[in-house]
Amino acid sequence: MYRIKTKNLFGKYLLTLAFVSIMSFLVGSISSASFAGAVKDSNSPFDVIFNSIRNLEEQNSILQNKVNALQTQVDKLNSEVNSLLPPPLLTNAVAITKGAGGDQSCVTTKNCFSPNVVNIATGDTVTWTNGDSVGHTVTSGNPSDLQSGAIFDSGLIKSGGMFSFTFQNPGTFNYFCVIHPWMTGTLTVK
Ligand SMILES: [Cu+2]
Repeated sequence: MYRIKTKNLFGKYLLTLAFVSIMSFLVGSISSASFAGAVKDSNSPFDVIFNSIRNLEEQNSILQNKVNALQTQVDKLNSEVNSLLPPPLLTNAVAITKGAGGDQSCVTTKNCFSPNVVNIATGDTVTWTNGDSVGHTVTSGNPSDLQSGAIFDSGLIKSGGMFSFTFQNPGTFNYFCVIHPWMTGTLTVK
């Protein structure tokens, strides 16, 4: 009984040893195979990530090229628009048009004072220059207005002369020439 028991224990030991050895060998083989596969296989997690990054870089490059192309078109259109626009008006400079006192044709063309409507900001100064061969006035109000000249009045501006006035208050101001009352203009001060 005793010997048999010992023999059985020894047999169990051998079997366990064999089992552990085989399992170790199998696990080792599987691990090696998996590692080798990971390096060679193009669908490994690393390659998937690298490929995604590469694709994103390519897409980014394509989009950047499109953005650059659009920017070039926008620049070209801006340049075309700028070339079509008239030069900026000096809104604080008004010309008394040549011939404005001769006949009343400047009433129809609305340029006895040119421009005859001017928008400025509070505190701006407007300068009128007499480009006509005869004298004119720049007088606030309307010809029929009892308040004419109450805000500003140039008096006689000789040919080639100038008159300036600084607008300290907002409002809409009509003005005219007392010698040629058909000559009218408007100033809007904001
Ligand atoms: Cu006049």
